[in-house]
Amino acid sequence: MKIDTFTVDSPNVQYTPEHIISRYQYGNTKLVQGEGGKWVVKPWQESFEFRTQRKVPKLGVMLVGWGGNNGTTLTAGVLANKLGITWMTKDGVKHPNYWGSLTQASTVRVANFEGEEVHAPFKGLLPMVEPNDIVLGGWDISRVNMAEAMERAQVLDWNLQQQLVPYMKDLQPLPGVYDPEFIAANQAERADNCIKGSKAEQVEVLRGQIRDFKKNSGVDKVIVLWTANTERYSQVVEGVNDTYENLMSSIAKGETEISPSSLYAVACIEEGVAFINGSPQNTFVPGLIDMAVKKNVLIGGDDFKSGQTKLKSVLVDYLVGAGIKPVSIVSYNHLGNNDGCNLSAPQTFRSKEISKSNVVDDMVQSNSILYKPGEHPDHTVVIKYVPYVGDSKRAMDEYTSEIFMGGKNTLVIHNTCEDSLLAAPIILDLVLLAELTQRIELRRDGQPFQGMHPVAVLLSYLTKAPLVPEGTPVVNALNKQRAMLENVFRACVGLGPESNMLMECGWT
Ligand code: NAI
Ligand code: DG6
Repeated sequence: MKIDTFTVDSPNVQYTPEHIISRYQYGNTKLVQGEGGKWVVKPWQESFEFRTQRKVPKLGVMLVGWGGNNGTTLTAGVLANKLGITWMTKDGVKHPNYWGSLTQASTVRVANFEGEEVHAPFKGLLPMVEPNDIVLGGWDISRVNMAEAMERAQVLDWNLQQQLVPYMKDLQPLPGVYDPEFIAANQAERADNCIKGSKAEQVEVLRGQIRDFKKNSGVDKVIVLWTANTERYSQVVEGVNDTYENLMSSIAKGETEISPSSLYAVACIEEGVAFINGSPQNTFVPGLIDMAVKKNVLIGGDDFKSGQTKLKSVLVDYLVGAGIKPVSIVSYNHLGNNDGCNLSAPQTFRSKEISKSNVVDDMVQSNSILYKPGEHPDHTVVIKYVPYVGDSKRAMDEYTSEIFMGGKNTLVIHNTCEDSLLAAPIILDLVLLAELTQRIELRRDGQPFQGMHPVAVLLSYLTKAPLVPEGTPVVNALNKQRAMLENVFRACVGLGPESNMLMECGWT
């Protein structure tokens, strides 16, 4: 059974015209060493108050790399949904949807009604921006308009593309910051729409572009998301990009190790605009994190978690959680889109290799029965560029595990899927969830309300290498990440975490 919206009737929850206010008892455990060094687990509780602004802003989203496969696919998808465009394929008429988006196409259990589980849309938990209302814009170092860029991407059915051309041909990406040092040399011929000047001047241009976009589109709030080419890692150098102050003085001096993605992020933070990184590079060097924290502007990342890694972070969690020991994980990818072309250079591949390789660490570390300290499965990641397959990425994974009494268990998975059709709904979720978390405040007993930490850990479900605040563990296991998000939003409306104990049903 499904309901669309609901309110919570509880003495701990108050709906005012401006806010939803919820008093919430958070409970967890701490570990102490008792007499004779024995471990003792102590449950504890703390009172919080959550306050969520109910008014949803008109949201503008600026994509860096707007003219790429993800950028054009998202733009076309939002327009098709908004305009109700249907299209003909050899399999029949297709209707637009937002499948693949956690917020738009998944549900949460809210209650049991007359013995039946009742679910509501995830987006029904708290007031969220409607994707069809988002105003999209952004930058691309390639000059082509969005209709031509959509055709270049070769992702969407032709009949749909034809219908969208009138709506996309006049959408023109803004010139962007290009530095050939940071992406593959094979991208150079695309770079015909670039901002000139020193690094400091480029940041000023970016800031002006954000302000103009906000003014001209009439939106209340802007969020910027990087879906441009994967860059190589920047070197983190003491005195150059290790603190906010050093980063700013390095930009002023034109230091070469400051990447374009870091320049966009700096411009955003200066403008008080959230910045999300959908690629694997270390845009968020320590100086940038320092800046975001000092200026209290949301940052989130890194690297969209779309297909292979999502499955990996479920499968390895299942295996390790079931007491089975994965010992070798080999992941091959081949793809033929521009992302694949850019990743064919060793330095950019290395960024992707890092983010794809660290995604099972927390699961492995959680089980000291299976793994000795420091022990880790062999984990190899291969990516090859095969132009013919275009955006239709092939991901092949072999998982070998040790099982009962010396046995071995090998799982082989072959996944074929248009990469951008997986990534576009994730981009949507990232901006919708980032926007919502900016409207949530919380406080401990007797303290003033404050916003969430600017390093947006709640976006972890959507990223391969979650950026977390100092002192917060990195969680990769997908179901834990989803539970965190869902339970925090439930807390905002005064609902406890989903326990799955079903004690109200017949078994007790
Ligand atoms: P793409 O190559 O089609 O698009 C990237 C666009 O960025 C291009 O149009 C390029 O001209 C533009 N660009 C490059 N540097 C720029 C800059 N400094 N400023 C402005 N524009 C710039 O790539 P695609 O497939 O759209 O992927 C985008 C990014 O998302 C890649 O880094 C990829 O690794 C990452 N990603 C993609 C996933 C997917 O499933 N599609 C999943 C995880 C990450
Ligand atoms: C090659 O793997 C291209 C990459 O950009 C990936 O398609 C992307 O990172 C998605 O990776 P995953 O592991 O989330 O499917």
